[in-house]
Amino acid sequence: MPEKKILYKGLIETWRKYLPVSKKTPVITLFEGNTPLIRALKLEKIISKDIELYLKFEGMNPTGSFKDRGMTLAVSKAKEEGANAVICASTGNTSASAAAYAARAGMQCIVILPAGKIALGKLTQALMHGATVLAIDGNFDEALNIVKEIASKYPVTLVNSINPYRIEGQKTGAFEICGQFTPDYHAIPVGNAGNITAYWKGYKEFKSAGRIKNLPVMLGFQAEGAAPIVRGYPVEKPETLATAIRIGNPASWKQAEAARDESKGLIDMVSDEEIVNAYKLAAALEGVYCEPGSAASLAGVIKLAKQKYFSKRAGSKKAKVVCILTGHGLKDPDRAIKVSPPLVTVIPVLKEIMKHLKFTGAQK
Ligand code: AN7
Repeated sequence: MPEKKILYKGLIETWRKYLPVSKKTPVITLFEGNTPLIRALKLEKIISKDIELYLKFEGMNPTGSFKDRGMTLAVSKAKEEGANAVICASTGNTSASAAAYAARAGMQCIVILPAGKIALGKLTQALMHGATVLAIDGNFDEALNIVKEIASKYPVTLVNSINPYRIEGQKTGAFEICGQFTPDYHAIPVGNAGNITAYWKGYKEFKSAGRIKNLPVMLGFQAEGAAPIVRGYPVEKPETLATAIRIGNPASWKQAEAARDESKGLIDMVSDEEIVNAYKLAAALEGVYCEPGSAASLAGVIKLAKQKYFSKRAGSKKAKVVCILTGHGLKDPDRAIKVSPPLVTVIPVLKEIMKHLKFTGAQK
């Protein structure tokens, strides 16, 4: 007899008890969540002998980023409340996710983007899912102010992470990790600061429910040119090649500081060079292809390890460090091409081809 199949039913069904849903809530799902937590032994070797490193690959969500966790709930609740349209500002992933879930719910999706600063893959998603997409000659922070104003004046539901249902959905990432073990350190990129807020809420709720004993130390990382929380003031013209986190005035700034302070953690910044280095390492050494903004978490762990931040006391176990890799590398093909060696074209003759292959084995 084959084993009875237990089908994964998506986040809302899996974590219903911890989420603000009722029997009346129409569940709009693409079976998001349940993403892999991957031990990164090769990275450990080059980063630190004092840690066990795990990559939570959120790029494996249906639209290729963690935003789907929040969006399944935000769109389901919007539908329950009778909305016909949702709106968001976005550096790309929120719009891709909102557009997909709105399509599934049969709702209009309106997207306002900073012109020229959206990774190509993300833009194609919003367009293909049929969103109404407008670019502004301005940055994400300006786009967010505009959509907030539209949502306050017109019957359309805002689905940026200031929508509390987004945070509720995203906290389930913490639940999944705790299903395997409780991390000592939780490293995460910080843009608008919704995700660090959500994970911290998730960990705290699991502790209150008696499902874990300890809370991780929260380590948030911004890009150097877009690091308002680290610097202590809004950045008017944020700049980084990690366009996902090109944000100068995060909406959940205070909540991110609370997560940092309550967990005795830190929010630090990493340079674009450090981000690209981590982005390439994860792909080349571990087979995990995340987008540049996602690699800020890994870049941060590498930076802290160099400063001996994780050095263990004699006799104690290695610290378990989880890096959230928030989005898939395929989102931003332009960056991948830019950081890779140019493609060599040769004539289709074996001898010519063999000259170019770094082939080490002897001929058979
Ligand atoms: C891959 O899509 O803000 O700190 O508008 O796409 O919760 O904002 C995306 C953010 C990290 C930062 N990694 O998360 C948007 C948007 C990736 C992201 C972040 C984003 P938050």
